[in-house]
Amino acid sequence: MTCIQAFILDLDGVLTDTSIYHFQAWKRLADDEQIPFTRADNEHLRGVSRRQSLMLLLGTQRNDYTEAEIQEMMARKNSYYQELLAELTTANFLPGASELLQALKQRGLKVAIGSASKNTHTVLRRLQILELFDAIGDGYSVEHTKPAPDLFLHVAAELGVAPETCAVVEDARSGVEAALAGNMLTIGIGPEERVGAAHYRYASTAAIDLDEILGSPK
Ligand code: B16
Ligand code: MG
Repeated sequence: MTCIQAFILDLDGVLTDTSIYHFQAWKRLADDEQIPFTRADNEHLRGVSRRQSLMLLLGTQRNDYTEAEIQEMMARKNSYYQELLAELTTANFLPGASELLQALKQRGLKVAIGSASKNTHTVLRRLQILELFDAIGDGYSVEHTKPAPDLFLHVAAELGVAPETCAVVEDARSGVEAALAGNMLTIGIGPEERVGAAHYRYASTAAIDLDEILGSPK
């Protein structure tokens, strides 16, 4: 088995649960536009880029909008989201997230972020962990977002390690597909039907068992 040198962590859904804020912001936009949008619909937007999320929200109505209107709606949703991010504090770590970061550092592994979000730096700053990472890949890093492997491959290159020596922790189907396509050890967080394709799967970040994945530390 290849020796793992680095962990690339997804942000929303792995370290912090900003998906509630994404939902509230999309819901506000959907209400403005009188488009039905439920919490269940929001599940399909997990790990999906802002533009692709809007396309899913608009559904068959997407062709009724001009590019300028699409850009305006993306900007409006993001301003609603950023209003909510102003409330984010260190209390918004998902259970086990701080402990995971600490344990990875203690094992001497490189630790990086691989998030589809263009708000990654803001979120990391509000969680007071911006300085902790060896590399940060976000919604600006590559053209092709998850499920393409490009973001994780970009982060591996930034870290200076081979893709097959990286482990990725992801809560989204698109993210699991991206990590597998990048030939990385893939750890899914969530239910079987969402992240079952991953090499390892845990119900939550707190349940991740590094001894199972890496063996006991020496
Ligand atoms: P933004 P992740 C993803 O982050 C979210 O899961 C997804 O819901 C969101 O649409 C996407 O970031 C883009 O976010 O609008 O802030 O650029 O899970 O890849 O950390
Ligand atoms: Mg995620």
